Amino acid sequence: MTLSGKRVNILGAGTSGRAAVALALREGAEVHVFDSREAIDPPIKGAESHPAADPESAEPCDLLVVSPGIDTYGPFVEAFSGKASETIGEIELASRYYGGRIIAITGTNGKTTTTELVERIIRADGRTAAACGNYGRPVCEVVMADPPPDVLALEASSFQLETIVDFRPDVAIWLNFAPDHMDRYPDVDSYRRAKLRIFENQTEAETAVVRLGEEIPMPTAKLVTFSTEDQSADWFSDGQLILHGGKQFLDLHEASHLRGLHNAENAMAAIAACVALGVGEDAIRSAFDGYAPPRHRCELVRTLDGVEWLNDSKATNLHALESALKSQTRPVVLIAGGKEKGLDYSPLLPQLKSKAVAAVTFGQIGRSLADLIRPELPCENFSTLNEAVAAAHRLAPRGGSVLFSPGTSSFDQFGGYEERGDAFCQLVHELR
Ligand code: UMA
Repeated sequence: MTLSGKRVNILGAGTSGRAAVALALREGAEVHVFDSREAIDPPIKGAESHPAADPESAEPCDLLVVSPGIDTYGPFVEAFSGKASETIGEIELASRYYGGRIIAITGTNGKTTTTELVERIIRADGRTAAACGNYGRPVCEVVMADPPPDVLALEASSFQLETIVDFRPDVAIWLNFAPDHMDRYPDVDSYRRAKLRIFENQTEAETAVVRLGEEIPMPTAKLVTFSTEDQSADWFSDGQLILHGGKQFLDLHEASHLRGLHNAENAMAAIAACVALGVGEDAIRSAFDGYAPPRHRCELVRTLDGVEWLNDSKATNLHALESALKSQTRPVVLIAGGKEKGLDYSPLLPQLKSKAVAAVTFGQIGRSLADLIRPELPCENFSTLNEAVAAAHRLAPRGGSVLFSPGTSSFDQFGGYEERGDAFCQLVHELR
C-alpha cells in the first residue's frame, strides 16, 4: 500500500502517534497531527501540527491513525473518522509495512513477562526480535529499523486491537481475561470483544495459544492450549515443572527466577508460541537461564533457610493481591498493608485461608486488615514494614514463602510501589 501523495491524519502526539508520523512520512504521505493538548511539544518535524484540537478541528484525509489512549467511541474520533476514507490504529499501520513474523500477546495479566520471554527465546534461537507495542516501544518505530527484526514480540492491548483491520499475527497468545478498563468500555463484554479481535484475521495456517478453559469462541487458527489445572492441555505445569505431551520439558525453578502458577502460565504461553515458529528445545532452555520477571511482580528476592521471599509490591489493589495468593504453591506468610483506599478486603479471606499459614499487616490499613483476618488466621499488626519483615522472618516455616503483596498503594509511607518494593528487598537482604 502506498501512502505517497496521500493525506494522513494522526490523532494523538504521544509515543505511538509520533512513531506513526515517522512511518507515514517515510512512506511519502502528507502528515497532520492533532492533539487536544494546548501545545505539541517537542515539535514534530515534517508534519503539520494541530494542537488544542477538538471534534470541530476534523479535516478530510485518506487515512486516519488513532492513538490507543483515545476513546474510539468518543466524539473526537467520531468527527475525524467521519471525514476519513479509512480509520486504523498504529499496530495496523505498522503491520502493513512489515514482512517478518509476529507473535502477538494479549491478556489482562502477565502480558509483559510473556512478551519479554518471547523476545528472549527468539534471540536465543539466533534470530532478531523486538518486544514492542503496549510494552512501551511503538511498533511503527520497530518496523522502521534497518533491517527490521525477524520477529515482533508484540504486546497488544484491547485499545490497540480495537483499531485493527487486516492485522494477522503468526501466533496469537490469549493469556487470561478479567474485567478491566471499565472507565473506557460500556461493559465487560465490549472489553472482551476488543481483545478477541487478536484472532480475527488468522487462518488455519496460523496458531492460537490459549489458556485451557478460557471462555472464548473456537479460533480458526491451530489451537495450542496450556494449563496449570488440567493435564489434558498441550502444555501443563504444576508451577515448577513444565510438561509437553506428558513429558518433562523444563524445571522452571531450576532454570529461572520465575515463581508462581501465573508465571508458569506465562512461560508455557511464550514457549508454545516460539515452538510454533520453529524454535528448538535448546534455544528455549538457554533463554530461561537466569531470567527474572519484571521487578516488583512476584519477584524472588532471596531464599533464606528454605524460605522464598517474594516481592510483589506492584500489587496495589485487591485483585492483584488475590491473584498473587492464588498462584502460590508453598505455604505462605502474607505481608500486606499500606494506604487506606476504602477497599473491602473480605473477598480475600477464602483465598487467604487456603494458601496462608499466617499474615502480617502494616501501615494505614494494618489494624483494620488484621481485625478482618484474625478470626481466620494468626495475624500480627505493626506500624512499619521493618517490623513486619522481622515478624514474617519469625513466622515463616521452612519450605514456605513470604509473600509481600500489599494489596493497596504505598503512599502512606513510600513514594510509590517501586520505592516500597526496593525497601522490602533491602530489608530481606539484611536478614541473617
Ligand atoms: N490525547 C488526545 N485526545 C484524547 C486523549 C489523548 O489528543 O482524547 C493525546 C494526549 O494529549 C497525548 C496522546 O494523545 O498527547 C497520548 O496518546 P496515548 O494515550 O495513546 O499514549 P501513547 O504515549 O501513544 O502510548 C500508547 C499506549 N498508551 C495507552 O494505551 C493509554 C502505551 O501503553 C504504549 O506503551 C505506547 O502507546 C506504545 O505502543 C501504556 C498503557 O497505559 C503503557 N496501556 C494500557 C495498559 O497497559 O493498561 C492499555
